[in-house]
Amino acid sequence: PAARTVAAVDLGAESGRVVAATFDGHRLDLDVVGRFPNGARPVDGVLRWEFERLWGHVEEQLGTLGRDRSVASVGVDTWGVDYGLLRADGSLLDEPTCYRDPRQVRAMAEAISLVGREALYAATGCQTMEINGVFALLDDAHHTDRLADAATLLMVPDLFHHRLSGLRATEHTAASTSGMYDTASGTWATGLLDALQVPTHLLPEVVAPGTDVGPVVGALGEGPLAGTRVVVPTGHDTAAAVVGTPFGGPGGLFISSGTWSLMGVERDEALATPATAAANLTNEGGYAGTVRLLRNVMGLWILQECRRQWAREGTDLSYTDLVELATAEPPLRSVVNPNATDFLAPGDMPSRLRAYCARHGDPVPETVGAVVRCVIDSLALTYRATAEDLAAVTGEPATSISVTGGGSQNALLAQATADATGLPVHCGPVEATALGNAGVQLIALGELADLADLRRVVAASGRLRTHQPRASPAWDAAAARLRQLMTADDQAR
Ligand code: ADP
Ligand code: LRH
Repeated sequence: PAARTVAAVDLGAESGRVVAATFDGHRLDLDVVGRFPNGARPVDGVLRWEFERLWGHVEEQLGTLGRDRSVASVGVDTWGVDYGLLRADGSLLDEPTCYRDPRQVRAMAEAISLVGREALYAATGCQTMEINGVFALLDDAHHTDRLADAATLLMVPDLFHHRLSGLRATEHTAASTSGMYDTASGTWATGLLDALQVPTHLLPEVVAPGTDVGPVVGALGEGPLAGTRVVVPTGHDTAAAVVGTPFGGPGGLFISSGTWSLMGVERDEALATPATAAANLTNEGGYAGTVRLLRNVMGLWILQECRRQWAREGTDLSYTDLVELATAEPPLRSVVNPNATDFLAPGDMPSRLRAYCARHGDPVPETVGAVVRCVIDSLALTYRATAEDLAAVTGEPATSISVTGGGSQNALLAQATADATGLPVHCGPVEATALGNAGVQLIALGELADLADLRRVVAASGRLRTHQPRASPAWDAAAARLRQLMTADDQAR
């Protein structure tokens, strides 16, 4: 059979890319059409994403691809939790706000005082975290007039599907990150929103991942993408990353490692109990009825912000440089809790790390290498704590960890993860998210049979590297130290 190409648009918090994925019946090959930077900046007093700039890149690169070859379908995945608002005429009200804005911290406290933590979790199965979309919507409803002209709320990937096809619906995996959607039942948590006094008339219909929602419309549909279908994939990038993860076997954990580290296990159904709530584990919707039980770990964001700060101070360093400097440092000198609220907002991250260490009585990392080493060790220890917490609630100890995304290229972090957890760590593919996005489209087109078939093709198409654990008692002591810090930070919240 002739090879078929689908377009996967994958937008992460740090960068976006448009990828052509070609399946010849055996191999799934990716061809990056183009990459572009992403980031949020303050506009009208709130951190916002540059939606129109991103759409400009997407439109241009899809056009380039469509002029080069025939594209069967296109689908978009992006970071989770954020939404945009459409007016009745379909125009975008304003640029979507970003989950890192300090308003979210205030709004979470407001939500907890209105309904309590337990009600938030019980209605959604979703980790109570400042970044959740429900807190932005609560702030919009109670403290702005932003909702006055709004007709429809769409999660960010679906803002792109709306531009591409006219669709006014949101996709299940994206909705499940909002903090106002019950993953287990696949319905909006309208009772919770009523209790929070947040309007529900903006919430759209929800479609399943893999839904063909029509042809590409507009200039692209009349031009280079004539005949191309819009197939809504797993719109949440983490859902797509896990679809594209070739697990090491039964009992395998995933870490989708980019701006965030999303670590967890794929299950057939949600697990929302007092124990999962206490462990702050979230249930996110996946492909074909799967659920990811996971924890959001602050991830490489901390390193991204360090790198930007050092650049502002005149030192431009690549990620390869940073990892090299950290490799030369002794391990486990200072440990931080990456999930402390200190590290959520953009800013001078090296200073915040030093202040955190000083406050908790740990040695203060002074050099670039020492700071990076501290971040990498702390992430590895957080992965260990997360693996332990997952095993405690599922009753199933992990057998291996599969790391995907840009962070899977960080060999020091992968080895530290193996050493901290005592598990083999499989790294790759780097572009698991684009592969997962494309894979869901190829299943919808009938080119691949199902999730298992896709993962078999992904495993056969790429090169994976494995790091074996090395025994070292130093990690046990440091793991206990991280637990102390986690408890202290939780109490301070
Ligand atoms: P997102 O989708 O959130 O934008 P990516 O999956 O693209 O993120 O991952 C970006 C991260 O990958 C960077 O912040 C960096 O920490 C890491 N990374 C990228 N390239 C390298 C590299 N050559 N070596 C080590 N880490 C890298
Ligand atoms: C990763 C991610 C994560 C969300 C966060 C906002 O890109 O989608 O799963 O929780 O961004």
